[in-house]
This record gives sequence, structure tokens and C-alpha cells, in this order.
Amino acid sequence: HDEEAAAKAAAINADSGVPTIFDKIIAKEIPSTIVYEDDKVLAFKDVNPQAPVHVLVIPKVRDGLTQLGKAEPRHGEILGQLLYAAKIVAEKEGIVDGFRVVINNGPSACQSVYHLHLHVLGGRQMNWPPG
Ligand code: D5M
Repeated sequence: HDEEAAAKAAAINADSGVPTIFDKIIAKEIPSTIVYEDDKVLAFKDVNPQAPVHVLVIPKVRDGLTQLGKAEPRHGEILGQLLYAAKIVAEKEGIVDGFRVVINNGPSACQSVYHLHLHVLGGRQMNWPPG
């Protein structure tokens, strides 16, 4: 299906070092609705929201983290900062009592952008198991 085909196509570029659309968002060359920002992390609203609150949390420097599956020991600090930023986003968006954090890794998880990102979702009942 279309989503899977797009995810497989995106994965081909995953390790090529080419910039993704998130680099343009970080550089503010394309607009986004920023929810939280510090020197290491940027959080902005997902353009295709899957819940009333749907925010993406990304590292400002990719440093090889095209996807979680590429994480190395040196990434430990930024990985913690991203997860902590997800909590700050949940507080700012008023969903800290009930929210979900998702990382899609690779084609079979429908990852479409190869710059690590956490999805912070909430504002409705989240079902389990996810699709
Ligand atoms: O999620 C990648 C997510 O990135 C997907 O939910 C859409 C979102 N996206 C793509 N382009 C933009 C822009 N320009 N602004 C905001 N959000 C965007 P994945 O886990 O890779 O499938």
C-alpha cells in the first residue's frame, strides 16, 4: 500500500547523509508551529496530525541518528534530552496525564523521515495495540 511504498522509498536515502525536510524546519526555511525549543531539541506540530495533539520532537543535530536503530553510546545524552522534551511538550499541551510517545523505526514501521523524531500524541483516548 501507498504508505508502505513511501516508507520503503524513504529508507533508501536513510544513510546517504542527505538532508531531510526537518533540516529546513530547524533552519526555519520552511514554517512550522514550534511548541518547545532549546539549544539541542526542537518540537513542532505534525503537519498530518493523528490526534488532537501531535507534536514531533527532534534533535537539532542529526549526528547519524537517522533512526533509533542507528543509536550508538555517544547518543545517550541526546536520547535522554529528547524523551525529557517529550514530557515538557505534554505539559505545555495540557496532556501530561495521558499521552503516548512513538518512534517509528524503518520501513516496516512506516518511518518516512530519516531524522530521528519522537511523536507525542494525545488529547483523545489512545488505543492499544497500535496499528
Ligand atoms: O513521521 C514523519 C512525520 O513527519 C509525519 O507524521 C508527517 C511529519 N511531517 C512531514 N513533513 C512535515 C512538515 N513539513 N512539518 C511538520 N510535520 C511534517 P514518520 O514516523 O517518519 O512516519
